Amino acid sequence: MSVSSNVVDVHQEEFERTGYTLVRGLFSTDEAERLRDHYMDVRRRGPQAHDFAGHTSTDRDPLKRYPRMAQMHRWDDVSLQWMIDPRIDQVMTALLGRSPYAVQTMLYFKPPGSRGQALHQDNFYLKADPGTCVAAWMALDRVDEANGCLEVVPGSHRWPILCTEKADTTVSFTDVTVPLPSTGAAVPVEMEPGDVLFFHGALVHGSNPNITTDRFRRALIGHYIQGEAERVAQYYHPALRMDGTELTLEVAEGGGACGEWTETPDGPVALLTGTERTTRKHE
Ligand SMILES: O=C(O)CCC(=O)C(=O)O
Repeated sequence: MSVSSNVVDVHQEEFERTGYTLVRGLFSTDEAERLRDHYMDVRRRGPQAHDFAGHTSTDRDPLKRYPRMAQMHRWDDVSLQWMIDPRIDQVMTALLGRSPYAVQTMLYFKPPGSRGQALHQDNFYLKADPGTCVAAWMALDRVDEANGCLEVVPGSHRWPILCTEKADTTVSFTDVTVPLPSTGAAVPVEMEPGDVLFFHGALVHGSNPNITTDRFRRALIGHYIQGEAERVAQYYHPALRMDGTELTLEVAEGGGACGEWTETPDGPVALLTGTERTTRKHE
């Protein structure tokens, strides 16, 4: 499906006002199902580069059996084609005023019983500048509060990038979060397979655990940066134009893979390339 221009205007107004917009049915149910099957096959093949915290097929922690995958477009053509799909480009271009650069793919399996991801802002990690990053978060399953759908804080895209604090790792697989001015500020976004949520790099978002016993919550996510960006964190190089060609940008200092921060005696650190660490003091 392509989106008609008056519908795009509605999404653009909503994105500017709230920091996110949901495009229902941007991909068909069949496409979502094929992608779901594809990634389950890939996961069964064993560990992949950029798996979050490693892959162990026999671990009791469901997230060790089904860890998040990242940067699949660098070795998987299905992921690359999805990342630069003209439908995503059309919506992004309408939201941002010009075609973005694509810098990341991620696949969350989130099996039954697994932890969620604490509230955070993506540009804390990507460091896109000038401008920000924008996510395209596509549901591959029906996602609702029970299986830990995405939760967003409307209007928080107008906030600065906030100081972080330690997250509760009994409910989050990442250990860093941001404080909210009031409880209940985060609202759940229920979606059907093929729906895509577009959201701004400063929007506070995250998810609760999947408390079902039998439903995965799989999501395919692309991260993009505004076409006027001149730099982005090292982890996101090379950036791609939406025709798939590479471009060279400057390296922004700090940042790293989304959620990969940990506490040390010197303060929180970002894991950059797996071996290199940069200390980031709270401001
Ligand atoms: O899917 C989730 O639970 C979190 C995803 C997320 O934080 C992101 O796409 O940036």
